[in-house]
Amino acid sequence: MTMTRLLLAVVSIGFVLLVVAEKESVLHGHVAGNKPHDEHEDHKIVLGSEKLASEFDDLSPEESKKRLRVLATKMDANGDGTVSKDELTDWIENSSRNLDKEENDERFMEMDADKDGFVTWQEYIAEAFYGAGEEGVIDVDKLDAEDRKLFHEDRRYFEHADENKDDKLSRDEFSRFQNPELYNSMHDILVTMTLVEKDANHDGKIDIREFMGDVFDQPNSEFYITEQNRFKHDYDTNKDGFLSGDELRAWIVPDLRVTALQEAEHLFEGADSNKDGVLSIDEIVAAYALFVGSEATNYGEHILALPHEEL
Ligand SMILES: *[C@@H]1O[C@H](CO)[C@@H](O)[C@H](O)[C@H]1NC(C)=O
Ligand SMILES: [Ca+2]
Ligand SMILES: [Ca+2]
Repeated sequence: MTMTRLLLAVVSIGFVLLVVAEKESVLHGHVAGNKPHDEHEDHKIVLGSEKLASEFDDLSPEESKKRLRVLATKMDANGDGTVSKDELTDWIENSSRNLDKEENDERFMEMDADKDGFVTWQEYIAEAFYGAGEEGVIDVDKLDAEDRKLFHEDRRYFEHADENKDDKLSRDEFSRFQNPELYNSMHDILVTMTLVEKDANHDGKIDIREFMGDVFDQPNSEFYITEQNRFKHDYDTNKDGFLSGDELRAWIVPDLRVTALQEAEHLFEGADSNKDGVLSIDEIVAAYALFVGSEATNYGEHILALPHEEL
């Protein structure tokens, strides 16, 4: 194998991984929702912007603290000098919407190849299934089984997101396509697609075996117990042993408020040094590495980001 061939091989593996990762994040990123905490993720969520988070990565600690102080006073919505858990949760909820919007707009720009302000199905698949066909023409039969499945699923989400049925997505429709869990109009299709995937006996409900999937065969694992508890206590609210109707929706569509509260609690843990249940502006500024970071705290992140940027 020559050096060039080897490089090509490495690059194409990289591409495949990238495509898979991107596709995961498009429709399933939020649903998964239980990613381990990553500092850069915290910064993005606090700032509501990937761009801003990267900007903070290049600031001196002093400058970063100065700017965080300004933000912290804005988090203190009622102006009493401290940020309560509620205020921080509100802030995070708002900034995660901003973050979604930024991601959506960026992805829209990438996908709208001819820049006419719409993403057509052809534009979408040429980008999302890159490499599966020659010159942007995707041959579905040449996709492997997993990709073919994704292809058909995406098509259904696409059609559902296309509210005015002109077979192309406006920016707003594209946002529905990307983040279906954020839009009521997309929840039915999310539930339908989850049933297609999980409802093995086709009774329109999810029992514990279907809920657990492969985990069901490992009744002694810790994961089994966790999942069993989630099923019983979090989702099967009428205790009939099945998830149906609104229970399915609650399972599939994450409650943004709950997710924001979890993030707020995570930040409180790291920042509420006197444990009085509120964050003073000084406590937030002192925890700048946790909230927003700076050039002194971003060790490793640029290195990790490199392979992405090079591809
Ligand atoms: C939410 O974020 C936007 C964009 O930064 C901002 O203009 C708006 O004031 C924020 N709303 C609240 C309630 O913080
Ligand atoms: Ca277009
Ligand atoms: Ca449309």
